[in-house]
Amino acid sequence: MPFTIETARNIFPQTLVADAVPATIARFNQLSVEDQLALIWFAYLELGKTMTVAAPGAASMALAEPILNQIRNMSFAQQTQVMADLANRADTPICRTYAVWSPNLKLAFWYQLGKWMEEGIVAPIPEGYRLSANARAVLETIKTLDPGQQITVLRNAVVGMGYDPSKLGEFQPVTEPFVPPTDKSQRTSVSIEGVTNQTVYDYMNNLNANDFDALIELFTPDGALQPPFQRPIVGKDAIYRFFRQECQNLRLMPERGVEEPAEDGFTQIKVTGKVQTPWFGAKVGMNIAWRFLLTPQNKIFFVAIDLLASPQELLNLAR
Ligand code: ECH
Ligand code: GLY
Ligand code: GLY
Ligand code: GLY
Repeated sequence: MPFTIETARNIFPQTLVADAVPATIARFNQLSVEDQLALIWFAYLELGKTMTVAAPGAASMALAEPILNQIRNMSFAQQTQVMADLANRADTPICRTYAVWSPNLKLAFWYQLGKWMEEGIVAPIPEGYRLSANARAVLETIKTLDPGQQITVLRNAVVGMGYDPSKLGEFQPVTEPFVPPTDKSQRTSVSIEGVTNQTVYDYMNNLNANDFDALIELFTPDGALQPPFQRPIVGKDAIYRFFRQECQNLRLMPERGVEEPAEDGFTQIKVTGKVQTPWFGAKVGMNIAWRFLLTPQNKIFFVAIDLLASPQELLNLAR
């Protein structure tokens, strides 16, 4: 039977992903909005002890600026209300604006609010705020996660805020400007123990170079890419948009892998290694697996990107 996207999702079923991330987000979503905001504040302070977040680029800040200035000029009570509305996914003008921002813009927005909270320009979490017992338990869980999982929980919490974009119908996402691909003379190449397949190398090297035009040509027209904890993104157009909107300046550092024939002349390849996000740079290496399914013509029919449960999983290449 030929592969479908659904059957492709099950290649290398022994891959252990960080289920703690969606489990923690689910518990977080059960908390009151006051607890949610205070918990993120405490988690963010905790994170700040060991790693610095890079300031967002000027271009991202410029896109968020009109709303940020609006908030800056509000009373503390109004500011607190805006933050609660965002956590509540309320239907307000600000929550609708936020809903269409790319993940990086949402993060840039909160980065600035966090700075202003520290500086006393935006309403702080009330002094002596006591988290509920459930919120304290969620915070304790977050503290036990590895750094890659901690930043993923924070990112997913931020991405989940604002009005629900699926209720907006058609919309044009607002995203930071596109950076041109790295000049050919400046590019780097990865080396992957146990892997010789050229498509896999081209995938890693083109993504590292922000060369999304070359990257997308590696996919079949009906191919799919599944980001961590998400449904597959299907079709070249949608994958290309995703690359341009959410995948700039990543650093992929694959280490090892395994290649083997699959049904119907397809090839399945699992690669493990580290990935850095521009927000944390070398401070956080996320433990990642790529599970590729290639057609007989060596095009990508499916690739899943998984956040792994533990560093030991980097050595698990079993099928
Ligand atoms: C404060 C209190 C009030 C509420 C809030 C606050 C602010 C919070 C802030 C949080 C900032 C968090 C940040 C998190 C960044 C996380 C980034 C991650 C990136 C992961 C990327 C991966 C990429 C994988 C991929 C690969 C591919 O091959 C294909 C593409 C792709 C405190 C004010 C809210 C400011 C900055 C986790 C894994 C490898 C799938 C993308
Ligand atoms: N500072 C990281 C970014 O804007 O993507
Ligand atoms: N994006 C994950 C959530 O907060 O629901
Ligand atoms: N999703 C890409 C990043 O946050 O760096």
